[in-house]
Amino acid sequence: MEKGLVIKSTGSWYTVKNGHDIIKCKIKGIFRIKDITTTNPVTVGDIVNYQVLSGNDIGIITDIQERKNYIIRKASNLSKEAHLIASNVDQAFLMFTLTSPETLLEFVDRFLVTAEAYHISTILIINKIDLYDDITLERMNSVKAIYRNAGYRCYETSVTEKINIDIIKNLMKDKISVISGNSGVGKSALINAIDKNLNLKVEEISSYHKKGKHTTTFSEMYELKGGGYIIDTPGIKGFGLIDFEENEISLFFPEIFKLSKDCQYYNCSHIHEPGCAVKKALENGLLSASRYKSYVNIMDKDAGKYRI
Ligand SMILES: Nc1nc2c(ncn2[C@@H]2O[C@H](COP(=O)(O)OP(=O)(O)OP(=O)(O)O)[C@@H](O)[C@H]2O)c(=O)[nH]1
Ligand SMILES: [Mg+2]
Ligand SMILES: [Zn+2]
Repeated sequence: MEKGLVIKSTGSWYTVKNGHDIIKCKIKGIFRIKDITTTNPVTVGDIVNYQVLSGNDIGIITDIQERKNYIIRKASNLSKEAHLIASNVDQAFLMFTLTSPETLLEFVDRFLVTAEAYHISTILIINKIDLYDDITLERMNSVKAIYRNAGYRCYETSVTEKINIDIIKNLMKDKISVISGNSGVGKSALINAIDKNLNLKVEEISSYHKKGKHTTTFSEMYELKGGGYIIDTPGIKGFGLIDFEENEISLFFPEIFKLSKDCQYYNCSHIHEPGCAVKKALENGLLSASRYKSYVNIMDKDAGKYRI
């Protein structure tokens, strides 16, 4: 039995690194997380046991070691199957853009809820600021303020103009990070800018739809010249949450959770109760309206209207 780290996953093939050896593996058997069905049982970052059959150079993954953490999403709230984005990371970067393409803030909030639930600290990157006009720059500053007030690190960058790339490079140093976000926001371009030896495929976004083209199709972990590892992932459209309990959701909005200590009822849902400190903060402009809206939409499971 050999042990190694999954550094690439295509869905049917897994590349496992064991010291200097790189082995192509398949999986055998069924792997499940509690009662969640996943489209990909093994993900980049997993430590696995595998066997190489004699006379063969292909390995069979037989076992996954318990994950320190993982990021998981559903394609939408309606889908049954979940997808593991990565596991065993020190931190996550969520990259988004206010134009070309426009990332919806509810997408950002859904990612953050999941990352909080699994105790993965997340750094937000607002990219492509070189394209922003004055109005968009103003919006960028208010978005940055929303997330900084909620307790997150948030940086604006331009990969093409090399703005703030060194800040991100330093944050990645000596850590295992994953980067996620919509297609076309510049995830792979950022990694190329951080380590010039890596030559990841980057492609123009469609000029017609202003959407990314899903250039990165597989998740893969790269070693950074400056120290550390980064997992580049394919762009995602929606970030459906796996089934959290309703009363858990406010725990995953750090600023709402803080405010909730002053609510009249200990089990306040912050939606319709009297004496709610969260709603009071919202009315006084102390809580961001977009964060609260995301909270309400996530709580409103019955609507089933989530399509982001
Ligand atoms: N103007 C501008 N363009 C950028 C910036 N960063 C990346 N791009 C461009 O955006 C396009 C998409 O970049 P990618 O790195 O392929 O995007 P991605 O997030 O990896 O996309 P997927 O792999 O599809 O998920 C490319 O044409 C990049 O050159 C930026 O800061 N400013
Ligand atoms: Mg990419
Ligand atoms: Zn309340």
